[in-house]
Amino acid sequence: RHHLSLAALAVPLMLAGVASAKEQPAPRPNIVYIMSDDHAYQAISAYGSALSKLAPTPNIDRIAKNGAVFTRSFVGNSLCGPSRATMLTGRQSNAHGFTQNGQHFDNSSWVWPRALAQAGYTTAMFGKWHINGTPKGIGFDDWKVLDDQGEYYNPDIITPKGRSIVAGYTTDLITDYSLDWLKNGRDKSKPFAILIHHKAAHRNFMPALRHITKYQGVTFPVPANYFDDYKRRKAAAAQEMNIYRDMYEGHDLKMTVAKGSARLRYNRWPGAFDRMTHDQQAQWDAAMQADNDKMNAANLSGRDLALWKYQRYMQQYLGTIAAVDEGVGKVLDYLEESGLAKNTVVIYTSDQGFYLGEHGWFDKRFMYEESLRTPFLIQYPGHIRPGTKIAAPIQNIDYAPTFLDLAGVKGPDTIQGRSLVPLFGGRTPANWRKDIYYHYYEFPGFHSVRAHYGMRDDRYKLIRFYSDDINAWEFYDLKSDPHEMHNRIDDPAMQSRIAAMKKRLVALRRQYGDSDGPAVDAPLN
Ligand code: SGN
Ligand code: CA
Repeated sequence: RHHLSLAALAVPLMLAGVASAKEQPAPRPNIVYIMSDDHAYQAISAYGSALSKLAPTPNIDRIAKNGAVFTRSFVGNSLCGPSRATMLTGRQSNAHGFTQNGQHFDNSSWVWPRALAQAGYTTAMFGKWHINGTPKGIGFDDWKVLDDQGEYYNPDIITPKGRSIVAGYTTDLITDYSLDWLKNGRDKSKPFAILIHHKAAHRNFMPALRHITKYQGVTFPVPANYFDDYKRRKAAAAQEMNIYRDMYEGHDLKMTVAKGSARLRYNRWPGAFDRMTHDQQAQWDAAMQADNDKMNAANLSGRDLALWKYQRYMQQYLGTIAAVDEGVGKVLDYLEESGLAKNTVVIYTSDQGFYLGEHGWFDKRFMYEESLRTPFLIQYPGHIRPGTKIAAPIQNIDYAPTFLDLAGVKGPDTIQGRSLVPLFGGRTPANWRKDIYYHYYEFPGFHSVRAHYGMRDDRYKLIRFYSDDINAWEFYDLKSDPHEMHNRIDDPAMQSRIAAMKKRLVALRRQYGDSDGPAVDAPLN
């Protein structure tokens, strides 16, 4: 009797938010969502590549050690704007409508940060926004963003109060803004969600002054398919993202015109360097001089030059990651020192993957593994066992429902992803998805990657390219051909599997409501 009356009392008390001490629900976790730009999983040592062993990311790896690394994490459209819009809405490109960079994201759309704010979280966003203008209207309590892509040095920073040029190195500024908000800016009576979104390692790959020489002289392993012949892969042959052919020698590779000179070779957007102060420029030039003099003296050409360019690309790209990794370390240190860590979920990801010389490429866009994948590491003490590896296929549509689930907030039915929380224990629920859908749109556009859609399951990948000039199917067995060099679309042994996958692709397009591009059964022409 006594029990019964207490239980009856507890319901209205809990509804009023005054649960008894015994029934006090665990406080809602804080969320730290760190995302870099174009950071390939191959460049994170927690993923174990040979390359990353030469340029380890000890602080990003701390998240994997404290929690989990997702080994099959994908995007639905490997491009900045569409991917970010997906992460905010939990919807594929076709559904949220932001299919290509440069489009307009309607800030009044449903997005998870506003839903959390409405549920009592304090929220903030620092860094690269890049889905048009600013986060005005999203509902962040505080924000400071870069202008569009942003710059590596002395960037324009836009805040609710306006725009100004801020002295410093962008990755460090974003880290400082974030730490400052965590320490002094936020409303400490509320749980918080912070988006820390770096510009690095995006083109044009400019490391902090303290990191320019960090990897000079290091020889990174060259991917086996660096000199890909693109045989039987027409779209792969037609791209413009080849390191040795399409990178700008000044802008990207920071090559100089002659021995003894600091003047850059072809530099399409001089603004990136012109923003530096005289002092920064002098330090930059001094740090690059010896290496560039050596390059000019060697008078390289052909294959040797192509290989040299790969090394220079990696030295610069990985150099930018060094500051990101330090920044992650500072954020983790603060969470630990302040005691916040134990009730804070920390996520590290990138807006998409990136080519680090595979197929001879930089950039992303293609549905091939290196850009289809994106890193995803997460720690949540008490909920994810340290050192967990999770192989269930996840996609960027899952981030929004995961944040909602963590905060105990219900989202709209229009969300297409699933909460990752049921995966945290390390076991995959039987009804978890078995395959993922992909659709890339931006053609014509930078790097000339033809539009395509497709699906990937545990072992196979089916892609349909479509454009005025290239209409073709491709099919890969990732088990026997992990580098996707052998398009087996015409292989007689594969025809029944291909037919079954096309059927499944029709179903996936229906599931996500995607009628963009030709239908699966539309003939090639
Ligand atoms: C810029 C880059 C491209 C890159 C796009 C999209 N050129 O235009 O190489 O593909 O951004 O990148 S740059 O020389 O101006 O940097 S994304 O990450 O924003 O989608
Ligand atoms: Ca990007």
